[in-house]
Amino acid sequence: FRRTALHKAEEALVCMCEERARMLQDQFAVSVNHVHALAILVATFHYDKHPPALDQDTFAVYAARTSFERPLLSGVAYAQRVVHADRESFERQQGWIIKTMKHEPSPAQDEYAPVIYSQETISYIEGLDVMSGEEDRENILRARATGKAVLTRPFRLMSNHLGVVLTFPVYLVDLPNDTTVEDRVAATAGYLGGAFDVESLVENLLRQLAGNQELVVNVYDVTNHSNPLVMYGSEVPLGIPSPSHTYTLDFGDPLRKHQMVCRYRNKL
Ligand code: WA2
Repeated sequence: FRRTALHKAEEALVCMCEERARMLQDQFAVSVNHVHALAILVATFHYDKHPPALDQDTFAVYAARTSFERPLLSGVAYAQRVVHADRESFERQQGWIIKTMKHEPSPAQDEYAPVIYSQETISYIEGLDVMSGEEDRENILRARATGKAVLTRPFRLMSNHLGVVLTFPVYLVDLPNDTTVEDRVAATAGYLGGAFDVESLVENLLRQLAGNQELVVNVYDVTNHSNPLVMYGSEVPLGIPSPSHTYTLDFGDPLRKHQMVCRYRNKL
């Protein structure tokens, strides 16, 4: 009898873990797809129209009205690529000075990525050079070199919640798939991205599911297998002697590997 009960509990664990992993992966994927569409929106209305047919108000209204399409993102923003030689005229035209993510006037850099459009939910990012943040900067460089959507490792977002940042590059012209990295960088107009507020939005998602009370769910960035990084959940040491189920997640960035680990709150 004991063996069968244990077996059933383990089967239920696999089932509940799979349900959560699929749901998280699906909501992640639809959010990424919609940010992709926003990157195309900026390319179409900001860069293909002269003068641009987009401004902060229009972007903010559109981002707010379509936020239901991005259930795991706390907000989206667009940062323009500004090389140092263009900084003065950019600042004069905008009427404000580029600031670092620590809210200080930006020191001279080769280039900057100040946010010119943002969803109101993350309006605190307006005017900040997102290249001044280590994780954001790495993401920007990798996005524009590859032309693909990229994710940061988990870190404390400006909201102070644990999460990851998603970045899509926006180019001045359409680029063929075999474009070299140098040509991609030269054609870069800016970066459309958003914050996956994993800490609060995944919590919300999981709370709605049956069995939430008895289950402990953790998500890890296991890109570096010998150093798993907590992306969601409390830091419980892996491999405690209670049945657990591990599910590999695909968030669409081939450089990053993620796993969900589920176990029962109380030992069986
Ligand atoms: N957005 C929101 N909160 C953040 C953050 C961010 N980056 N970085 C740290 N906390 C405009 O890749 C371009 C958004 C960065 C995009």
